[in-house]
Amino acid sequence: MRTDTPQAIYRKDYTPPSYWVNTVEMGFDLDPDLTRVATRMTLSRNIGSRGKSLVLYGESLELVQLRMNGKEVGKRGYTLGNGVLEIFNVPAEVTLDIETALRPNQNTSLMGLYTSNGNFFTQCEAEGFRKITFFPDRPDVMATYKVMLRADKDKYPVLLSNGNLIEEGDLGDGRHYAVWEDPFKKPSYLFALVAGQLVCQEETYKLQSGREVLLQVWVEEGNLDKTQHAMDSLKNSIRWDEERFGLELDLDRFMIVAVGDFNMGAMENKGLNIFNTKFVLANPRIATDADYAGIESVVGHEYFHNWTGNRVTCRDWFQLSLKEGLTVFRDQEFSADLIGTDSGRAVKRIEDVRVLRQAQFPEDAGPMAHPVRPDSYVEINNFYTVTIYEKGSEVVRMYQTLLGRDGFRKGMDLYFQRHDGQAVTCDDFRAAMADAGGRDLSQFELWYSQAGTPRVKVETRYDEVAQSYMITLTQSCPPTPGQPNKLPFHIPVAVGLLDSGGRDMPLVLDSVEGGDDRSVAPTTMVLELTEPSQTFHFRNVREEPVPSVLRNFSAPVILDIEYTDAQLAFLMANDSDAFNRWEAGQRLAMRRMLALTEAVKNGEALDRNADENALGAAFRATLTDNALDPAFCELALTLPSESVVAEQMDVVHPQAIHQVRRFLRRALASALRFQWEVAYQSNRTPGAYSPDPVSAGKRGLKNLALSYIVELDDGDAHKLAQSQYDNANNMTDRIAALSALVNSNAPGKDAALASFYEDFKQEALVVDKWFSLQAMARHTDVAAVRELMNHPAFSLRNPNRARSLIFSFCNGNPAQFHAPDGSGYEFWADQVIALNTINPQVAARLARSLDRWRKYAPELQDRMRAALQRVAATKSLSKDVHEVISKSLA
Ligand code: 0A1
Ligand code: ZN
Repeated sequence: MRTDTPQAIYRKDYTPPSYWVNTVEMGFDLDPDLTRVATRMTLSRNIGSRGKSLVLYGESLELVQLRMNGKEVGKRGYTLGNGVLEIFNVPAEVTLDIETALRPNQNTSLMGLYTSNGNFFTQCEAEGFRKITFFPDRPDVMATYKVMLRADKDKYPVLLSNGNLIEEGDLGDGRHYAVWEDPFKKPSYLFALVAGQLVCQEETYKLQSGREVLLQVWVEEGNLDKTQHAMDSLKNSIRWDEERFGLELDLDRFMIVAVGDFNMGAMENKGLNIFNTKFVLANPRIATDADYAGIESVVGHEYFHNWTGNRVTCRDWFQLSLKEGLTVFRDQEFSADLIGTDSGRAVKRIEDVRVLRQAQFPEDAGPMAHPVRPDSYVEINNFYTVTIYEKGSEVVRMYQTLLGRDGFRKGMDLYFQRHDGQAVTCDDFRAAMADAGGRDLSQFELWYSQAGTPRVKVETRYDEVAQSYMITLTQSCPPTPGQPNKLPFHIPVAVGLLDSGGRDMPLVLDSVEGGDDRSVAPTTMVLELTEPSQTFHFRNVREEPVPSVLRNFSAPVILDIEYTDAQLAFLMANDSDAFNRWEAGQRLAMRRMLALTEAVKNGEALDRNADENALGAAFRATLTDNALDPAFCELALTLPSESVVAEQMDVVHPQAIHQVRRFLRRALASALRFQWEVAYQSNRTPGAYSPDPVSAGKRGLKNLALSYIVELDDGDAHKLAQSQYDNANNMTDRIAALSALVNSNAPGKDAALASFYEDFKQEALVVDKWFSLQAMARHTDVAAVRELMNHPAFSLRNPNRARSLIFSFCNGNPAQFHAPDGSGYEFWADQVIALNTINPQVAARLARSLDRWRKYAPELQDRMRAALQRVAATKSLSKDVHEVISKSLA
């Protein structure tokens, strides 16, 4: 908490530390009310730092003792204030002994050392280690750690930290100890400890080299029947990193621990990953297909950090995307490779791009827009964003598109060859890619320094006489906070040309020497757009083609291209690029949704019996094409979400969008009812549940069909949903049926909701689903959400629970949240203010829900501004919330 105005820190101000830390030895006397930590560290002065003081950071700590080379440092030897301990006259080589005291039970921020359900956990990224001891808590300071944990043996039988267990034993008095040593140098943000009543599933696993490692998944007793999928995902991750990148696990022991109170998804602490239970626990009874997929990718993500993040780490937090963008790219590729089929890869790609568009494009167009490598921040916790993660991953993917898979692998090899054991920058990564590929990637730097989503406009011209086809690409990028003008980016644009039969044409670029002589011309080419505008000439084009542009979404841009409805339907049916087939359908749907939304805004009635339009015909074709992969069909038959439609509008009318989306869904439901029924029946997955991609794809399409059918809200539809609810043998089918019931007027919906709670009230993750489903349901208004907050199972303190109800409502139920009377915004402000004192990080995330307020109709804007101002005027606002709110209002 603060009273002054928080200050921004700037990337340009980076200076190396005045002292390096070589070794750290820590002793913990774990007690939930008052834990004591004794830390001994050896430090060496950095060259050029003579005369400089030693700066250590510490927060919410009591300094019990401070000794330098064995001697107590007197009051005149240091200053302590505002979270900084500055020590003067420190010799070039020095041993510091620091004793601190802290209160884990009172730590509701979930940063540093805290308790969850009676057990101890830590979270040190980004700046949590300073809540444990005074330390140069910055990622470029890397040291080896030896840690002794002491605690009551009955209450805390399990004592874990990073690295290898080297000793354990009894202390008498019912206490015991364990000593852990991590052989690798690491930054303090990768430190971790866990202590408590936990049990594990363990396995020895043989690496490709033949070396055996111990793998453990630690959970609370009673959850051991939910660890198999995480363990399988871990083994798959280890194998994949060996095969795809030649990277081996460097430890003899690798542990995953699940905790129910966690701010984020998971954390890559060296050898001791700590996970939100949401990304560990699964069995068919409690977890959906999406949960299984989420666990696989998060387990992969954290494991892959061992090389991209831990072995090579970030010089400073401005470089966060160096590890996050790269590691997201790696986890995306991992999941895609595990599916294995071309169509499965495309489905994964579409899902990832959907996230980017739904969450990152709005961020890039709003008041919190920042470059992949930010220039400044007030609170680093606010920069764990979709821009750093998802756009960062797209930037890494573009290297692979430009250099090819093999070239990218060479770049990765060179990156590790140069930087293993170092703390480096995004420029170092780019240099490795450029040098390995023998390419000039200097212009590519703009992807790191410029915020905003570029737009690429496509114009084409066919010359029948010359048999030539021209594609002109013109790029622009809108202003973002602090960046009024942008330079042109280096954009890889993958294109193909379809002939009238829907087949790919061979591509011969005019500028390519000897293009005619190639035995096989490619059918997809990556055009490199580097100028504001460029024209590419294709030769030997026998007929006017339909262009397929930005195949596989080769760059994170918005493509402005004019297609007729007929061309979109043609692409949807024929494009060899599955991503663009999906994209064509989405364009068709978006066009119709925007037109209808205009109509609603103008007070026109929506005619249910309108002739079947191009969209209906395209949906019918997709739904009845038995050759298509069900998982792809599900994506192709899902209309753009309300928030994605909102992004396309200058002035957003949430209720109009909602009304249109529902109208279209009903129209498609009734026009294609028979086909939905067929899809429902033919995609059943009888027998034992398996989360594999083929079965999950079928369930996805079947449950999408159910949701369309239930839009019709008649007795047969209700019966279908009710029977699926009653007979489901897995959570995917059960929750889909419950959602269908709750969003309808089915007679059994209240009973189903109640029985669901009764059946699953012991399973926290399922209770989260129960809250979340209601929060996002059509009929749930602000008053109903406030009522749900009074439910005994609700708590603001548990981030998963807060997210399941409050975030789900504010972000996932736009038509209700944006109630014209502003009651949604008042609710939002109440919760941001309440969370601010409990957990600033979670509060700041919720604070983001209003950051696009300037896009709404003036009456709504006024109400949103008032709510924002109320939060801004709150006393003791955390840095986290203050930064988000002040940027929103700026
Ligand atoms: N490095 C983690 C993300 C993470 C960041 C901050 C946390 O605590 C506030 C926790 C996790 C990852 O990328 O998985
Ligand atoms: Zn990460």
